[in-house]
Amino acid sequence: MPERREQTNQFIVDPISLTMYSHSLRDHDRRKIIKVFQESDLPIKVFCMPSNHSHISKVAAVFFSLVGLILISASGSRQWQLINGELLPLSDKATFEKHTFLEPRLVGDLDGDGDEERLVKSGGNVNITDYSSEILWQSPAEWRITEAQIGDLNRDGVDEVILLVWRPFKPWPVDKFMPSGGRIKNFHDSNNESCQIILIGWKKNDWRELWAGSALARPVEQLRVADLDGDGLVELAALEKDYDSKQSGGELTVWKWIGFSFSLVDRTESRWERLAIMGDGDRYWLFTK
Ligand SMILES: [Ca+2]
Ligand SMILES: [Ca+2]
Ligand SMILES: [Ca+2]
Repeated sequence: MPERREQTNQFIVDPISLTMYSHSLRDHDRRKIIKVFQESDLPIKVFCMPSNHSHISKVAAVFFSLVGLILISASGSRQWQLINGELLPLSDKATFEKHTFLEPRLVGDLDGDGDEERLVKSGGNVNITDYSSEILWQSPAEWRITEAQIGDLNRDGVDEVILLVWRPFKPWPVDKFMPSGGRIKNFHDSNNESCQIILIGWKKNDWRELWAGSALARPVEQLRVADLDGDGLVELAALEKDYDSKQSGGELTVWKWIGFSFSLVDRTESRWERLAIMGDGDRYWLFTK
């Protein structure tokens, strides 16, 4: 289904941010990343850290194909392990049965002062509070936050707040004057709301947006954060669907932070209504139903 492929999600920054990021790379890496950008036939594409890949074709293969396609029935439940960048059905049923579901974390030391902060969700708003419930940060009124949790998603050793935010669609600033409406013009629902992931954290003595993704090509739900492959760094899992879809759930996707954005680790074509993390504090699996 070509149309479906073209709507494949991208966690990507706008070209200006990409250019800024690329200046921090070595020359040959920068050439590769810019080449991927220029060769894309779609408005934006997924990029990767090219230093681990010796050929541009390998880079493209990771991001422009559906790796480890696993066709399974959408009925019933399934457990997944992430091995070498592939989502594979968990084979060890006995191990799985000993583990429990983990809820998204709402408490953590976000500013490094040794005291825990917490997330308090009320309707579509989220507050960061201290242990005595004093509000430290409030989400903007125009945001409609559907999910919030704490984790070190950007892999810098410090926990941050991970928000799934719906807000009025905005094109990239550099696209404002394009007659076609811009390169992400369709990334919103019929209410003109778009879905994005935003990271909030403590930086330079204040609460700030550490990172705000542009509108997703396809909205996600049921964000889950865990180290799924045991490398000590967390990945992001989510169910991905279409804007204005009447169905809950979607296809299982796993992403990882690559320094300036997220890149796709793997995606399954099967559709699921529920996503959860299972684990024992040492190893973690995904559960879909
Ligand atoms: Ca703290
Ligand atoms: Ca972090
Ligand atoms: Ca990991």
